Amino acid sequence: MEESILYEINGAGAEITLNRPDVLNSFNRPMARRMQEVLAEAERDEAVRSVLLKAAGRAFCAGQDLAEAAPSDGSPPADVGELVRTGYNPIVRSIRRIEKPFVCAVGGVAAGAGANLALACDLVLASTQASFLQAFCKIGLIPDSGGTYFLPRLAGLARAAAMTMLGERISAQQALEFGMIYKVVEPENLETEARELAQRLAAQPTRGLGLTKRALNQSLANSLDAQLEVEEKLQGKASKTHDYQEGVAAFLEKRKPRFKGK
Ligand code: T3D
Repeated sequence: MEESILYEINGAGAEITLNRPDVLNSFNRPMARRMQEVLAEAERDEAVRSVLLKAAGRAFCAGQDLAEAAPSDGSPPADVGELVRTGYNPIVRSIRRIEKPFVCAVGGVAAGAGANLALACDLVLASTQASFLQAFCKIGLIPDSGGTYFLPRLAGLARAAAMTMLGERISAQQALEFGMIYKVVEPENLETEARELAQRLAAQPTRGLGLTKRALNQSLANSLDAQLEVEEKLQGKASKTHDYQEGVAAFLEKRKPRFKGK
């Protein structure tokens, strides 16, 4: 049987592919477990310095596999709170916690938890054919997988309310204009551009980028004073890395830096 999640190493980057295209890459339990495993592997492997999240087929991800959540064979419906706690929450926490840059390539519809997994990534590229859909309200659920956290912060409360209560599809261009994603590209360029970006990030000072991610995470809940303290502390750590020494030496010697991610 084809793996629902593919995990490949490409130079200093890891590539994760959602791979259930027949059901628009919607997540069932084994897929969520496998996703957690590959994220743990990407975190553990010091040679991995960026992660690219992409998907097979015409969609990015349609969220929860609704056939699993509400089986038609008469068996009792899944406990949705439990699906979220054991399936999606650990994935979203990992994406935000792992101190390596995550690039996400969205080539088609990203719905429900699928939309919010994309929004959890650091840099989201979407093709002109992509769309974002907070589908939860159409089936009587609330947005999960960080939707109620990311959307008001990225797009503002008014747009977050409209997206989550009306459940209208947002085009890639609208998502860009709302501040939800980094860039829109032509469909034929999506994978190449996303991979180039992930490879470029993998060649950067990984510890510095990781600490930047930690600071950005903390900024979402901090006052200016608290955040200045975070920056002071993390800058102390960044300045003790090999890559900081190398970056300054390369600048002074007028040569390209050779960062090791240490
Ligand atoms: O229990 C819980 O629900 C836990 C909560 C988890 C968080 C969530 O993610 S809740 C939100 C769940 N997702 C959705 O509600 C989205 C459902 N899908 C759709 O609304 C539409 O499929 C799309 C708008 C995403 C795409 O529409 P379209 O017209 O491009 O494709 P389609 O024809 O609807 O779907 C193609 C196939 O994928 C189809 O199968 P078939 O008929 O070819 O055999 C369809 O049933 C299947 N599919 C699409 N989404 C799901 C799915 N199968 C299972 N689960 C899905 N989420």
